[in-house]
Amino acid sequence: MNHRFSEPSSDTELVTEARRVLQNNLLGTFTKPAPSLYPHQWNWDAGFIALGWAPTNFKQACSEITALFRGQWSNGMVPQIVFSVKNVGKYFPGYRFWETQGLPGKPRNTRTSGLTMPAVHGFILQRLLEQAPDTRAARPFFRRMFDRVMLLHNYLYTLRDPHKEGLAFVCHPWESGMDNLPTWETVFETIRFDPEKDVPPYERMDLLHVDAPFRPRKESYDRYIYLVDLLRKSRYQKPELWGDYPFQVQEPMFNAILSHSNEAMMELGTWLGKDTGQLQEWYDQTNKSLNDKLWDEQRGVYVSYDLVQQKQVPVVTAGGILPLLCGAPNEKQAERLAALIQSPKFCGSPENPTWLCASTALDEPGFDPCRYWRGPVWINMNWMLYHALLRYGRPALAARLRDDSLELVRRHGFWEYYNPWKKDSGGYGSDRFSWTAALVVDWLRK
Ligand code: 2M8
Repeated sequence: MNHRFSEPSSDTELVTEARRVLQNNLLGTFTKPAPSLYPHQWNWDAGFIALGWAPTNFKQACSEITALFRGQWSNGMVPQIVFSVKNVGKYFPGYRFWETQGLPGKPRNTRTSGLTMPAVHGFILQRLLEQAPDTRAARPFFRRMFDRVMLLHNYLYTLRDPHKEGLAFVCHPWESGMDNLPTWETVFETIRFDPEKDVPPYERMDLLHVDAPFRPRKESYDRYIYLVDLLRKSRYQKPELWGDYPFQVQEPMFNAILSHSNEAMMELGTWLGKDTGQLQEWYDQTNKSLNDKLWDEQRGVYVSYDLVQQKQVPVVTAGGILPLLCGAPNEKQAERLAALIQSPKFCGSPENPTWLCASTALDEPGFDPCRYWRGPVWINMNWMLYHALLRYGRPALAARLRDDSLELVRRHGFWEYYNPWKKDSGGYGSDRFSWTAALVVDWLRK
């Protein structure tokens, strides 16, 4: 699957190549994540992709966000996928499978899935504002989006936070963005269902584009589809649905992103002359609960909490380090997190070293270096970890994450994910992947 593209030697060439990837994936108002594997608009992808457009085409950067929020439901939910009407690429589950058409609260003129994704939009908007060529002209855009993002956060803190703890739960692995983490397997072990009887018939499309060992296994897909079926049968999001719904997990990265977006929105709100009291409350409560509920003192990392089983899920992932992004850890916790990234759990050994940062710790039983989210390095994770480490005054470690990312792209091209082992280094999933290209642009912008 790997090819070495004609090795761009300088940063300028790398950026030119990255811009070409974005340009080729552009579908009018938005940019698809990948040429054929993902032919529609994805939620958090849109945020990272906007950063790739911002330095040279600010209008397109704003268009990415506007197009995504056209799919926002009246309860505030911003969907995981906004389906493209024009481009009928082969993707499963397609629009019809979700059965969201005609649902009250779903905007009539858009086609969306029924799940959401990590709320990156607040901090993406803040980064866009920093790059706006004319902040006065862009003000109406930011004003509009501020209100939309407030609605989204309100949705997460009401319908997804049953105990009012400041921690939103994901109701499907796809909502976390890290669909195939071993964490979800541990949760699924507690869910009883019969794959023969309880999973509707379906046909995967991802395997037309990517070899099976690099994508989720059939058992995982059966579980994804089982949950979608439960959700669509309940017509989504009805508050009473959650009572006996089996998958409700408070995941650290999902909540760290939300929290970081709260603080970014406070800055944006102040600039816009808005009241930011609610954002401050959410921010404080989420950071407190991240520490009270998701910190695993024994492992020195944040872990998920299964709301149904009422217990932590002790699986070590890169997402468990990400609360550094929102300032939740104290200095002692930060020291342990920084030590964890540099330990054999993520770095391997001097004889068998890795590129930082594996998505799942190398010694987890579910670790797999090439299967997506089970171990590979992802450029969006590294980009967030980079900013998180800078925040905590670790510039050398942050630079290592950035340099490893750029080196992987230089050697292999703009892949969706990369094998963390240096000895087997290579790119997997989809080539010419948009957020990989966009974040290279963001890292290398002057
Ligand atoms: C992957 O997820 C989609 C489902 O949402 C899929 O596998 O079909 C994930 O990596 C997700 O984080 C990402 O947003 C999406 C599009 O890049 O692909």
